[in-house]
Amino acid sequence: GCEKEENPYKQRLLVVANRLPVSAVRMGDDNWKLNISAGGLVSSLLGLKGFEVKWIGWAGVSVTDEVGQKSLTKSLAKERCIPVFLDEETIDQYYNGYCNKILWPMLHYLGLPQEDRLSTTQSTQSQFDMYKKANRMFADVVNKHYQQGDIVWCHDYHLMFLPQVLKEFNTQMTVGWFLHTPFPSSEIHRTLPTRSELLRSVLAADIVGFHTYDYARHFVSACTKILGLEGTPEGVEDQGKLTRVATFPIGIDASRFIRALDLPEVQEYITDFRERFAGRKLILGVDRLDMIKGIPQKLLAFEKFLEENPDWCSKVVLLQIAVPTRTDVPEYQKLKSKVHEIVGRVNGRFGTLTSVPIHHLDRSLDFHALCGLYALTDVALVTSLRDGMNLVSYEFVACQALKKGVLILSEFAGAAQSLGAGAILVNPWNIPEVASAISYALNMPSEEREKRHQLNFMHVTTHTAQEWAKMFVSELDETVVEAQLRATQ
Ligand code: ADQ
Repeated sequence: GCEKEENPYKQRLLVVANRLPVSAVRMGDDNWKLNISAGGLVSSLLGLKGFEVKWIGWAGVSVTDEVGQKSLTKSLAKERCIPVFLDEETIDQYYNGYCNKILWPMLHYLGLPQEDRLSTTQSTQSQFDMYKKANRMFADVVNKHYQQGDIVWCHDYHLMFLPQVLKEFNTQMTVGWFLHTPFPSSEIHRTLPTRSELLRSVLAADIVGFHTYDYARHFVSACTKILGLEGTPEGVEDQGKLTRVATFPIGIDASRFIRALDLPEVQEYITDFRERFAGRKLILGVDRLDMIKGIPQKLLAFEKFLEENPDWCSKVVLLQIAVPTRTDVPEYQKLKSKVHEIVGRVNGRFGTLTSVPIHHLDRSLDFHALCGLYALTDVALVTSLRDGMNLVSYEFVACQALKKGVLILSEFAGAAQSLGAGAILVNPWNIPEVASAISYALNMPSEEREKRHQLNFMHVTTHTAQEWAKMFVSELDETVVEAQLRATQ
């Protein structure tokens, strides 16, 4: 709706991310339907007092005509969103190409077809050029809307070039960059032909943030080993100029989940699911269908568990909700077939006329259904091979106040650093280990479950998304003030 004039004394925060928190669908020449996503970043910034937030990013559609661009810009303005227009070719080369085929696997220690990474390959070279070009398009939009005193917060691996381009435009601009994925060992980053350019650009930011101390440490080593710069406890120093490097573990809007449990819609789902899974323990997996989530490994571990514990076959169900993503990338299509193959095999082996042990859905669930499932689950199974943080584990914990179910969590998820005391940590590559963890979790006495849940619940409800955003922005502010003081001394 129409917003009142903002308080002019509020500081503006320009949040720049590849995707806006809104997806646009064209209904007519100048008619747009906006689907607003309530998750993650959006709720983290809701509690940010004293700031006026504006979003800059891609709205998920290619719009090449002027009428369309103008009308979409106008519609988005009501949601405080400013669009960056990327055409199909840019999306293909920058997003599907360089971001998802090169950077994403590298950041998660995943192997990739060797020719895809060779700098001499025509396609990789042009993908990288397009990556830089796309980053400049984001920068142009930021520059156009930037007012003195604004804070610019850049997000994720899609925008590693942005800090540098922004600072070239205006050295006084306050710029932060946060990485949502892991930052791998410098030995992995080192193999990228574009390793130095990417590091130098990120270092142009005033502050660079990561989920965990390990990621921050890997980044600093990459800068010292590859660029020959000096790492200090504060960050990275280049000829007297300090780029602050720090950790800001993200969280969730826990109260949104806790409140949702009392809603009649969610209660209805709970009643419904309770009937559907009556007499069986429920193990839950919720993931984007992505290589990093270790879904095949999870299914194999469950198969092993059934093999070793035939008595459980009719008393347990694994519900795996895997929402497809990046369906244009061939590796993701292959992953989907692989997952379907294992599900088919396990159900063929261990199913009966009336029941199957794995329910697998290729889809996303709406928020209410998801909360209902989290609340009813006995064991949540997170087997990421690598994961920046993993918020599914946080969401599960937030919804378990009554049930006090068990979280089995991969030690390779950032969340293992924060929920490690309450969860059962596993190496997802060790299938027998995960199988025993399932058995241990299903048989865990209630006192132990309660104790473990309490530890996790305490963490999830205090280290929230709102706290995360507040910490990042205030630390960024402080860093800049300190730098100004140093400069005037
Ligand atoms: P993701 O890889 O997307 O995020 P995650 O942190 O688990 O991983 O967040 C996924 C979100 O999508 C959750 O809010 C979850 O509820 C939702 N979701 C996933 N599958 C769903 C399904 N089938 N149906 C409905 N909802 C579903 C990236 C990094 C993470 C990091 C976050 C935040 O890869 O490591 O934790 O960013 O920084």
